[in-house]
Formats: sequence, C-alpha cells, structure tokens
Amino acid sequence: MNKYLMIGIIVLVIVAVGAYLYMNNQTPSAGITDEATNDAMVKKESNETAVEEKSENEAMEKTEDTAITDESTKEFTLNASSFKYDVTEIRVKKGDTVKIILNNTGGIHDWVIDEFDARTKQINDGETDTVTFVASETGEFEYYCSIGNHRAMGMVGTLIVEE
Ligand SMILES: [Cu+2]
Repeated sequence: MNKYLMIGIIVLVIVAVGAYLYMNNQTPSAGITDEATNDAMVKKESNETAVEEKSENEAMEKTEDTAITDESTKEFTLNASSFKYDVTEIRVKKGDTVKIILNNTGGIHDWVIDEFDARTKQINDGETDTVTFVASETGEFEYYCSIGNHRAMGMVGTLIVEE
C-alpha cells in the first residue's frame, strides 16, 4: 500500500512539473509580455511627444515675450503684501513701455495707475499678474492697490516719468 502511495506521489509530482513547464512555454504568456513592452514603449513615445510639444510651446512663448520686450521696455517686479509694495518708487523715461510684474505674497491685491489707465487683475496670495503700458507723459504719478482701504493704509508708490 505504501509503495503505491509513493508511486502515486511521484506521478503527481511529474504531472505537476510537466504542467508547470508546459504553461511557462506557452506562447500566450510570451505574447502578453511583448504587449506590455509595446504598451510601455507607446507610453514612453507619447510622453516624449508631449514633452517636445511643451518645449515647443515654451519656445513660442519666449519668442513672443522677446518680441514685446524690446529695448524701450522697462520691466519691474513688485511684491505685494498687506499693505505695501516692496518697490515704492519706479523711475522711467517718457515714451518707455513699462511692464509691471506683480507678485502677491499675502492677501488680495492689485496694482493700479489711473493716469495711464493701467491695472493688473486683483490677485490672490501666491498669484502673479502683469500689466504693460506706455509712460507717455512726464511727471510723478501715484500707483496704488484698489482693494478695500489698502490705498489709505499706505499701499502706494510713485512712478516717476522723466523727460
Ligand atoms: Cu492691497
């Protein structure tokens, strides 16, 4: 009886090993691996395409910026917080194109100059907006934040346009 049991176990093991080897050699499983590799390659390709498109867009944006920013454009970066700008005096020449880059580091603010009809959007904490205008007149002009009572609280500065 014991001997038959032993033979039975040996046969089972042989069948199991045979089945295992057979399944491992099946082409379908190899096909699945290939497919997965293909998928990965396709994904990689589409990512690369996306990256290329993105850098093309960036290049185009840069070209546009360069087109606007000729030598008569004066660029100023201001940080707005409650309740002040870190730059309180801006000095340009008459006829200059002035580009204001407003970064908001706290609260809700904007940047307005009435005489040149220029204003940024009202922006939130962490946002940035820009406004570009031509300083067509000489003089001293107050710029300010138009939110609530910020102007009264001293959120102002002076644009000086010289001859
Ligand atoms: Cu403000």
